[in-house]
Amino acid sequence: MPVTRRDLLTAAAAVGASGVAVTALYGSGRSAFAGAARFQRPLAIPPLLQGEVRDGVRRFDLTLQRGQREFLDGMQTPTAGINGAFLGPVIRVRRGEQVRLDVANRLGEASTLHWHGVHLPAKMDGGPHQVIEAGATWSPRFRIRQPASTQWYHSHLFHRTGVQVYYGLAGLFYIDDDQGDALGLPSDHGVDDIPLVLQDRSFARDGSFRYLTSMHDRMLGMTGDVMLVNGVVLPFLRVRRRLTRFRILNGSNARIYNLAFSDGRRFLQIASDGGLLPRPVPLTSVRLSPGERAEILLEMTPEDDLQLVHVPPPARRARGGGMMGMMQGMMRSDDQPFSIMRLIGSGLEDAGTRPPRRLVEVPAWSEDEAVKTRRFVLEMGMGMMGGGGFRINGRAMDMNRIDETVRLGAVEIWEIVNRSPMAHPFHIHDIQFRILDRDGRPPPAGEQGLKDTVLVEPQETVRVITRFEHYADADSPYMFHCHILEHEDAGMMGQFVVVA
Ligand SMILES: [Cu+2]
Repeated sequence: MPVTRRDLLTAAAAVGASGVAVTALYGSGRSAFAGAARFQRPLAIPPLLQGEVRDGVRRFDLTLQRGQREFLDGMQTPTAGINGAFLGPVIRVRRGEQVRLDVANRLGEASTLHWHGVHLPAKMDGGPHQVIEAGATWSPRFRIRQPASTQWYHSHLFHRTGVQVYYGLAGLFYIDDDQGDALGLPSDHGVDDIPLVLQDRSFARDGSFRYLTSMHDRMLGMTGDVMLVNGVVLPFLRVRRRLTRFRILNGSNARIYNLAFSDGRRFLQIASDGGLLPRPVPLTSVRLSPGERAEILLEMTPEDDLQLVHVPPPARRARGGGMMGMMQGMMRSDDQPFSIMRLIGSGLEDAGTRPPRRLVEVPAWSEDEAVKTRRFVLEMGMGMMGGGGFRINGRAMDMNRIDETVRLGAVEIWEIVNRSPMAHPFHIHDIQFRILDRDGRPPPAGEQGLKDTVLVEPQETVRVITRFEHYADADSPYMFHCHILEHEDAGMMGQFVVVA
C-alpha cells in the first residue's frame, strides 16, 4: 500500500471532476506550523477514573475547567478539559452498576456533558436540554445496562458543541462486563490496552486554536492541519507487548480517517461503537467518521517501527453525475495521506496474549419484528456561499419541536438518506443499532456489530434497526444528528421521545 510520509495534513487543492483546481482547503492557506516536530513526544495516556462506591453507587467527580497546554514548542494554547487542561480521564464502569457523576462547571460559561453511546434515561443524557450553567453542578444517575464497550463523553451544548469539543471537552467512557473479561483480551490500561483519541486542530500564529475562520469550515465542518493523539502532536509509543489492543475514537469535529499501518500490515478489528464483534475481523484499514470507535488488536515484533497513518479510501464513484459528481470531489477532506503516530517495537517484552477466535454474540433484530420504518433525509441546501441549509427532513433543529415519537419496546427501522454531496455520520442517542444494509447491500464485517453512529455517503441510503427499550419519558427528548459538529450546530439535528 503506497503511503507517503507526511507529518502534517496538507492544505492541498481539491480537484473537481472537471480537472480544475478548485479551492485551497484551508481559508488562510498553508499552516504556520509546517515545521511542527513529529514523533518527538511520547503518547500521553489519559488516567483511569474508577470513582468510589458509596451506598451501592459508583460515584465520579468531574470538573469542567479551562487551562492551557503546550501542543507546539514554546507556545501556550488556551484549552478546556475535564479534571485537567485538555480532554478528560477515562471513566471506567461495569455492567449492572448504578453510577452517579457529579459534573461541576467551572468554565465560566454554560455547557453540557453527553454520554455518547450510553443507554440511559433521556434526562440523564447530557444533551442540549441538560444545560449546566456556569458555576452549577449536574448530577446524573443511571444504571449501566449494556455490554463491554468503548463509549465517550463530550459537550453537547446547542450551537456551541463544535467549539467546546474543539477546545477539549471530551473523554472516554469504558464499560466492562464478565463476558468481555472472560476473553482474555489485552486489558492493562496504558500497557497493552491503549486509548487513541484522534483529533485534528488548526493553530493561529500566537498558538491559540483557530476555529471556524472560513466559510469553507462552516460548510464542510472544521478540519485542522495538525494531528493530535490523546492531546499530543504526532506522538510516538514504545509498544510493550506483542499483542496490543487499541481503542480508537475519532474525536475530531469533522475529519474522516481511513486508518492503516505504514507497512500495510493486517490487524484485527474486535469491536465497533457498541461493543465486541462476533469474531475478530482481519483488515488492512478501518474507516472512522466523527463519533465512531473501533477496537483493534495489533501484533508487533521487536524489529518493528511503524506509523499509524491515514490513507485515502478507494475513490467511490460519484453518484448523481455532472454537477453533483464534481461537488462530491470538492467536498472531500480525506483525499491526502498523512501520519498520525509512530509505534516502536524495540522495547517489546516477550509476554503477550493470543487473539481469541470468537468474541461475543451480538444482539440482532429481524426486519419482521419492526413495527415502523422512519425516513431521515439529510440535506445541506446548495449554494456554498449561503451557509445554513443544514436540515433533516427539510427542518433545522428546534429545541421546542419533537420530530419523532417512538413507542417503548418497539423495534424500528430508520432509513437514512443522504441527498447532499458530502458524507455525514448519523448518530442516534440512547440506543445501539445494527446496520441492515447500505444501498441494499449488507455492511462489511467490521460494521456487523452494535453501532450508534454510521457514515452515510453522498446519495447513499443506509437502513439501521434497533429496539427502543427500558426508558420512556414523553417530556424529555433524545437527539439524532449529524456528528460533524458544525453541521449539528447549524441545525442538522432532530429530537425524538420514547413514550410508554
Ligand atoms: Cu453532516
